[in-house]
Amino acid sequence: FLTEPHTVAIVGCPFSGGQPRPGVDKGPIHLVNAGLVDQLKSLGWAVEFAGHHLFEDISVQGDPPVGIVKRPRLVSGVTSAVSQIIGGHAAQGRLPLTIGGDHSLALGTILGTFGKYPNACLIWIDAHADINTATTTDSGNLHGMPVSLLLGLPGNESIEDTYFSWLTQPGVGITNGEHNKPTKRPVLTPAQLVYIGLRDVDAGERAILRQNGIKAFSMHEVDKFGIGKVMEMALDHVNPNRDLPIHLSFDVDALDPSVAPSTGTPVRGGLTFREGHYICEAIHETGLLVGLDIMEVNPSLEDEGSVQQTVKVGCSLARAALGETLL
Ligand code: 6HN
Ligand code: MN
Ligand code: MN
Ligand code: MN
Repeated sequence: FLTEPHTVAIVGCPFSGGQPRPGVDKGPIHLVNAGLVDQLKSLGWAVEFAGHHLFEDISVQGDPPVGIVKRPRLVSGVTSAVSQIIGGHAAQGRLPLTIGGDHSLALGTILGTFGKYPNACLIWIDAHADINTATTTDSGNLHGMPVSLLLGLPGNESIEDTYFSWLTQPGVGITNGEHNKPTKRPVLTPAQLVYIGLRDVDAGERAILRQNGIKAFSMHEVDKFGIGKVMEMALDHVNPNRDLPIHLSFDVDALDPSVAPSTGTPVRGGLTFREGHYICEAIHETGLLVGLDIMEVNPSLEDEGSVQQTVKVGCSLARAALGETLL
């Protein structure tokens, strides 16, 4: 799907507004300073990186919570800008690599790629399902909610029409008896989505996954079947003929905290270093990757050694997804 020569556009998003812990906005700066641009060049990619997006023009005068949902205006403003940036790269046949920043950014990255590739699939690697709605969320943090908004699930009425009405795809309307009027549809359907790595799913999120028949491979399935089989089953579910574009959204907290300690919501019992990299390598092998997110690296958390370790892992996941091999 990409134009020749294969070009990756690194989109640095120093943004932390989807969650409360400062520092995750420094993640992209650390990843680039660790040499990400040159590393991807040495894999044979043309690399475009024009500095981080500071979103300075998005000024929100007071951003009181809606119910308990925090900073809806800021998150909406930044992620809609991100969707335009990602959409532009996708339209030009480049591979957008978004480095975060918190996972609410996926609101923008996924609309960006799915705007160009509406039949793509989304592979979400995370300890969490990030599928709370404004109704089910206990934290009010939007980084725990992007998937529900992308799916257009019920429960987001309090924020959807006011702040996230841009989060739609053009579509053909349901006949209302008179005529087919053009309308909007959600960015994603449940069948286009699969999760790997889950182990901290809220009760309301479990109900949503069940009710919508969303496929998820938790750490239990990774233990039971091994990551090789899990990747095969995940791709069989969302991409049975291996012909659809793939967006990979990788939250580094999917990895075990011993592998990626510097992240805002670590959960023990995660993916090993190799399991995380295997996922990226298997996606690269499909030749179908059109969008990649590396999210939730927070260089303000834990000691200097842990920060360096986490930043290095973020870079090596990106390299694995872009074709770095072991032999
Ligand atoms: N992430 N389920 C929790 C919440 O606040 O809704 C945690 C979300 C974590 C989000 O790691 O991207
Ligand atoms: Mn090609
Ligand atoms: Mn997470
Ligand atoms: Mn996440």
